[in-house]
Amino acid sequence: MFKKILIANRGEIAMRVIRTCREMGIKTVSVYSTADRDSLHVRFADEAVCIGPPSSTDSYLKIPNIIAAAEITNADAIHPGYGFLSENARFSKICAEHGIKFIGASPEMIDRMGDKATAKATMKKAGVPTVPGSEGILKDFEDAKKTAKKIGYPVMLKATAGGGGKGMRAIWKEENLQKAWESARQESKAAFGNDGMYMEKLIEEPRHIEIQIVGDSTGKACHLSERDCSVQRRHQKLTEETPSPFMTDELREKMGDAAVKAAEFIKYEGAGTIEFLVDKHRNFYFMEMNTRIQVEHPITEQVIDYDLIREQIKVAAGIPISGRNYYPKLHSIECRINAEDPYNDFRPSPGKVTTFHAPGGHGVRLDTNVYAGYVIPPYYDSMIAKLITTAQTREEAINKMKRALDEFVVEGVKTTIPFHRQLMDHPDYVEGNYTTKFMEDFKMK
Ligand code: MV4
Repeated sequence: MFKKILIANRGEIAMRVIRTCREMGIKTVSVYSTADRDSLHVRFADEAVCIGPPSSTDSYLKIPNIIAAAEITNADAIHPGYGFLSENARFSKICAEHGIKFIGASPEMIDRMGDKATAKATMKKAGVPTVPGSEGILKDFEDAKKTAKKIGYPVMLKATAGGGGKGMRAIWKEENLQKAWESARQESKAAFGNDGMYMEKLIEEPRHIEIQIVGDSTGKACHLSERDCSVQRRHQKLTEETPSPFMTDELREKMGDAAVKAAEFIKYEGAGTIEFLVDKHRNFYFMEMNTRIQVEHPITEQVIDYDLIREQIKVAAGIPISGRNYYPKLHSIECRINAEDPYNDFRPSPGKVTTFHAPGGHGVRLDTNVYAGYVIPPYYDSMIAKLITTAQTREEAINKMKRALDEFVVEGVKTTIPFHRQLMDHPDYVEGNYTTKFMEDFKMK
């Protein structure tokens, strides 16, 4: 087992990893930028190393500085959290070259699942349902036109180096294809240095339902059931829940089996998530695979009473998983609390937190790095806390979320607490009757 883990991240996820390491008797090293000098993850770690100025490029993304911090503190493993370098193949490779265990996927796996057309072709070979569409990357515009005619409009054009909606275009009529083709490729080239595009049948009003999986070094994998992440704004998840209100026992079995089949086919090691699009007839299709721990992992932990970070560390240390699948025994909802103003287009609202009163009580979990007096820096993403409520039923979990949101007092900055409070009263949400289109019609009162 590792003696010392360096957490190459910040904020609530760095706190999350430190907590589990401490419970496992593993020493921790935090890294921080000069903007994060007063952050909790610096204070809670056994050691802390300043790795650069505020900008992520010169700190949390600066591989030589992070490796140097691991070397001088003699860390034997690095946990990358999510975002930053968590799905950076070069970082995974450099860790391996320095004899430091990267608690995440291998460089080959990151590259394979990071290239969306390759990931899809791999899943198809594994027998996982995929959206009908092009066989890999489109050769040129003529190929795109021919493929669209074959699939039948509407179609979805996607960037193979993309993900999270970047370089993606929905096309409803052939006359709009050329413009979409050119703008999507330009956007992808600019964002990823790769303009490879593939095409799929457009799935209308899909739900985004993902399956948590864990694979070990013996090639065994298991699933930990689903998370419904359909409530998103501009591809940013706002709230997630498990079980999905749209799920049936039969659909869960089929999606869980498909996810385990995929994980075992690619010999996946570690915690991963397979994202599916689910249409109104409950057909499900592979969308993307994430080779990192996700922001929303706590709802899964809550309903199956499981520590996913602990599992990641054990698998990275070569300890085999039990191999059984896990099914929700409770209902859990996560609300992502961002320092943003929901009354002004959710624009960021950094600054000093003057009052911070955390909700609590039975079934309430708050994963946060914020405290009264903390200055939320403008350099990083705006999420400041994840409020998670868990209860026997969905109705009780919603009720508990309302009560917890009413208790949650943050002053000095604007937050999305009022948005989540209104969401919990929204008839379609309360009915569980929502798809990825839900936020298009949502208006703050
Ligand atoms: C789709 C789709 C409809 N049909 N693919 C969005 C980002 C990336 N995860 C893939 N996404 C989509 N792919 C086909 N063939 C609709 C979306 C989509 C979406 C998916 C999940 C969650 C939110 C979304 C918001 C807009 C579009």
